[in-house]
This record gives sequence, structure tokens and C-alpha cells, in this order.
Amino acid sequence: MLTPKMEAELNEQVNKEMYSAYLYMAMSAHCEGLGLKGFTNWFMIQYHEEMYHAMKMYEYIHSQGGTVTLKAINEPPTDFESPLDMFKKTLAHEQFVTQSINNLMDTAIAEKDHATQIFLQWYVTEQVEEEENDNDIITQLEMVKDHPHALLMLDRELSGRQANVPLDFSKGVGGDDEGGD
Ligand code: OFO
Repeated sequence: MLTPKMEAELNEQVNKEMYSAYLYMAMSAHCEGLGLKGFTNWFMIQYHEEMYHAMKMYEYIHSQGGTVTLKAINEPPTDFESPLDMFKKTLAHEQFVTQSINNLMDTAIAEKDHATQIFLQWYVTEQVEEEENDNDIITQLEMVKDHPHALLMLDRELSGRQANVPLDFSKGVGGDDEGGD
């Protein structure tokens, strides 16, 4: 069972995860236009990860007898200066999401909602990984600077990223612990 405050905040987080998906889809589309297939792939996989995060929370709200209330998803930016600019914006966005997850955990503690605290631990761990991935790629892009050959090598590396989350939610995402990266 969820308190009204917990339910409202979990619903807001579903919206934030959906916005994250939309943001990374916009970045993927931008990379497609640049002809950077590996970056295009990386951001599209990230889109799928975010949809998984949203759906995992959606299912949790239902599992607790709550109501999912979907709100409008904000329009993402479409203009980016460079791959480095996109990853810096990605990191800044993930830091915002981390803070949001921390706030949710604070609410779960204040509301004495132990089940939601356990559920949110998965997201706390996931955010550590999200920020680490972004920091790693930012470091590499800062080394690349204006060297197209190095950028193409990194692009090739990012083309190898594969989804490790379910892509079909028609049977639900399940309550497993998959979906990291
Ligand atoms: Fe859902 O982790 Fe990114 O936003």
C-alpha cells in the first residue's frame, strides 16, 4: 500500500523516466544526422533503458494497489553542439535524476514505507552506474578533442552496446533485477 504522497511522487518519477527516454531518443536522432552510427546506437539503447525504468516503476505502483497517472512529457532539446556536449548534458540530467531518486527514498523513509525503500534501492544502484558510464565517455571524448579518426574509433566502440533490458513490455517487465548498465 502506498500513501497518497508516495503514490504522487512515484508517478512524477515515471514521468521523469519517460522524459529521459525522450531526451536520449532526441540525442540518438541528432547523432543519426551526424552519421555517427555508434553514438546513435548508444543513445537508442539508453532510450530503451529509460523506458524500462519507467515501466518498472509503473508496475510497482500497480503492485501496491496504486493508480498510475500519466502526465505530458516535456519536449526535449534538439540542438547539440557536439557528442561531448550531449554527454555533458546526459551527465547533468542523470545527476538531476539521482537527486530525484534520493528525494523519493527520503519520502519512503519519512512515510515508513519499507517496501518502497527496498524497491528504490535498485534505482539508487542504477544511478551510480548511469553516472559512471557518462563520466567514462566524457573522459574519452575529452581525449579525442578534434581528432576525427579517434572519434570514429570511439563511435565504432559504442556501436557494440546492446540492450540488456526487455524491449517488449506486453507481458510486463517482471520483478527481476535485470536492467542494469
Ligand atoms: Fe532512469 O536513469 Fe537515466 O534517467
